[in-house]
Amino acid sequence: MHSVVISGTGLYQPPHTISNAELVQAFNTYVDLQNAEHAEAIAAGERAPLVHSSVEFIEKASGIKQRYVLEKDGVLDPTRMYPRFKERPDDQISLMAEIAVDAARDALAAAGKQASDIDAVFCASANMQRAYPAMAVEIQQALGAGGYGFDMNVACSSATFALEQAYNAVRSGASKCVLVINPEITSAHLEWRDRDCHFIFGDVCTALIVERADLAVGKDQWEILGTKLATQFSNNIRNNFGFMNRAEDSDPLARDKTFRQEGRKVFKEVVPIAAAHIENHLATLDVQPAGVRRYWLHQANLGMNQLIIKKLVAGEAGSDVAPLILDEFANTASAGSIIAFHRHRADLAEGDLGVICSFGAGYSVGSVIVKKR
Ligand code: CO8
Repeated sequence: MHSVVISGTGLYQPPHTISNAELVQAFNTYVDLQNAEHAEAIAAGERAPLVHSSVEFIEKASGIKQRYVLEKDGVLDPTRMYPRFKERPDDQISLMAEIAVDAARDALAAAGKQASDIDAVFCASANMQRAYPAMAVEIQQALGAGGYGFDMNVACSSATFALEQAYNAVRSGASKCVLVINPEITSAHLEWRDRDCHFIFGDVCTALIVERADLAVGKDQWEILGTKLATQFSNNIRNNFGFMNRAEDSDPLARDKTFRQEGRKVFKEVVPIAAAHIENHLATLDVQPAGVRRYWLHQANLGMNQLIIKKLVAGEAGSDVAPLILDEFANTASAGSIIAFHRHRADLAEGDLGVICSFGAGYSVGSVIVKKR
């Protein structure tokens, strides 16, 4: 078995930000328009009026202050409330592949590698732009990478689940250098008209180079000591959009065809699962949670991360032990823990241990224990 390192990370950050104030203003205008349009039905008690959102609630309940998006005007148009993308012809690179190539080049430069060094591309994301061909194969071609590529989806845990596949491919000798890429265009599958969740997500793309330690040349290398994945079925985070919709004659714009969740239940059920998962994984390597220098956790909710860190080390999330990026990026599905790793690792010293951990729909939890070389 070969030793395996993460030797580079990359980040694509979309050009537009939406502050909570902008988001709430657009949402509340939408509410007023809807309530005016349905005033009679509301007065007759046949329809419940929609209720305003608030910046104070969003910041208190989630810790999110803004989000990046690929397209802003459609989202903030109270008569539309979702992004407006131009359909691209088949001979033009798809949007998802375009942002993936940007993040991948960043990661390759950090690792000191060429695209031709890559012999596998795993595109792991909460949603793919199309059914086929696989996004990974388009990304492989656009970069000029070799080998093969495939897509995978485990919602918010897609990146850590792909990291395990990359780790296994490299340590077994099947691959030398794997690109793990997480393009998340969450703005296109978030329901911006739902007060309970309209503030949650943002767009981004992250990339990781996973390769054989003996072939790595980058300055910043992180040995993968182990990975651990777990899933447990739950309907509490669900999106029914899919290829069966047409055959079922269901409404493509119905509420269940975008993200929906029982946020409270998710919060209560996932926190203990994630904390126990990390503790059990560390125990397999005889490491106590307090022996970990840094936790790069999934970035869904400030309160969730605080509870997980409290359970593990009686510390505080948002501090040195578990940095937060969700105030700036919001929840970026599978990319969240990778953005935290990308942004907050330069200060660690040789021999320091860290844990990258995701949790989300499925339910799914994935942890990756790394050591600074
Ligand atoms: N403005 C003002 N008030 C509000 C708003 C709002 N926008 N929304 C709700 N309220 C009100 C409610 O009506 C309620 O009022 P009352 O007490 O009078 O009934 C009160 O605020 C409290 O409501 P909640 O109980 O719903 O609020 P919470 O404190 O639970 O906070 C959260 C809601 C922030 C959603 C919280 O439950 C949470 O973060 N839960 C965990 C969510 C999570 O981590 N989910 C993971 C999903 S991510 C994932 O796995 C990827 C999926 C695939 C990606 C999809 C991309 C689009």
